[in-house]
Amino acid sequence: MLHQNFIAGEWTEGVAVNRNINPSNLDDVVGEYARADAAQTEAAIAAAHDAFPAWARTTPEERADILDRVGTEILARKDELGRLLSREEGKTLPEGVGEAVRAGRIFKFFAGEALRVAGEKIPSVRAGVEVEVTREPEGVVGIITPWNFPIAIPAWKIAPALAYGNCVVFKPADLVPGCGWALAEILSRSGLPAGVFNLVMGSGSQVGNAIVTSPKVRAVSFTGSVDTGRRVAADCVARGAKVQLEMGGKNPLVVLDDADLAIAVGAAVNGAFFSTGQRCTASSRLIVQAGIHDRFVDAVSERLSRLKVDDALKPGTDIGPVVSQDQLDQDLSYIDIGRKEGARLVTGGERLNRETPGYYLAPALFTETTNAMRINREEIFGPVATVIRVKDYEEALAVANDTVFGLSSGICTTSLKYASDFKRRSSAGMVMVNLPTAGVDYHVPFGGRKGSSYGPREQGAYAREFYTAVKTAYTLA
Ligand code: UN1
Repeated sequence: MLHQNFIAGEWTEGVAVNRNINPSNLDDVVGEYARADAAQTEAAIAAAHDAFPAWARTTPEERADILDRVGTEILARKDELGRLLSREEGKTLPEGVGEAVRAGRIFKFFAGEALRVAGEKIPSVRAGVEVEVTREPEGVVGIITPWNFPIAIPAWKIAPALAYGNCVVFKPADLVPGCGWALAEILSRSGLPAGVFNLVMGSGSQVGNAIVTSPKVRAVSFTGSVDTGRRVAADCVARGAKVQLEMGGKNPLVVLDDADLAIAVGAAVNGAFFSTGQRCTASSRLIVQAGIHDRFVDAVSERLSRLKVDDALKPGTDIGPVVSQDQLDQDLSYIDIGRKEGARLVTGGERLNRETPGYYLAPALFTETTNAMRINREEIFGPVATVIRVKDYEEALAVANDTVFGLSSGICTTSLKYASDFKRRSSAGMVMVNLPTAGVDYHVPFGGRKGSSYGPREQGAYAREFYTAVKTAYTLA
């Protein structure tokens, strides 16, 4: 069966076929998915544009009911969707199921939010005049998502877009179209009028470019690489469209001498290596105070040597494969760069063979690194972490903040003083204490500073900043 695009309420053939390959077993084809071109994308945008006036007039309750139904179905099918996710992306089955649950809960959360779009009534400075501040949907929203969270990120963009009355043109990552398609199929049966939600699978150069440059698309929400994000922003700003970007990270996890060692090791291993390290929130720089350094490195290496790297769907697997050959090449090239820069590879970094042909890589830990090294400046996006030794808290904080990124950061300490100070002075959008830098709640704002993010926050009630336009109305009564 060819999985088609969903345009103007119709399942539609593409211009090419994309074979979705399982990174745990390259002989396993997850499915065949249609690839659209720019003209088909424009048809989807036109359909969304035509559907918008009527959709914008629906009641919050109608929209809430639809989102609630979608959330209920995702939760009921969490095992099947989680399996599909792990099969196409390579994160372990518990991680895949966990992500499907998160997607379901996000739809439920925004079902409630649809009912909570309040305005304000403010006395004017002029006698007899009343001022009202209200929110309206933006119009057609373009949604472009990455391969590393194939269902949660689409959910946290599509659900608020629809909740606030926008129409959607959604492009999932070309590498993992399966979950995006499954979500679209659920949405296609949810009661949405034709054209309100459109799925357009395909390449960035065809589909992505058509979305970003169309004058009919009022707002674009993008999660992905820094380079692509910058281009998306430039195109959107040039034509005056709203844009929201979530891009890279080089997230620091500080471990102070007074940390609980077990908590610190748990946070580091989870934050740096779970989901194969393929999270923009990954704890990729471990900044460790001298007094605990050796004990911490020994404990992390020991834990890493016990982790099972294998087929994502196998029970007992801790770390699945890297997502693709390109990503594996990038990881291996950074491991080489780290060695040449003089860092010490204490464990991992080599390709592994398993029963099935897949992109297996042993989780790599570098020590004796400096924050100036490329492995500490550039996002690797794989199961590779570094340790930077520091003498005290002030040096740890300075190193943590010395990065062009600013998505998340963390500190492991038993000191309230240092924890509070770090929360205040960290230059990241999200700060964690005694927790991994990755793994966030779905009902609170998500986003970073500096080179990591651009535009209003995603998720939680804050999502309305991006998905609505504010109107100020004056009445002489
Ligand atoms: C998380 O850490 O729970 O691409 C979410 C990413 C982020 C999402 C991280 N946008 O890794």
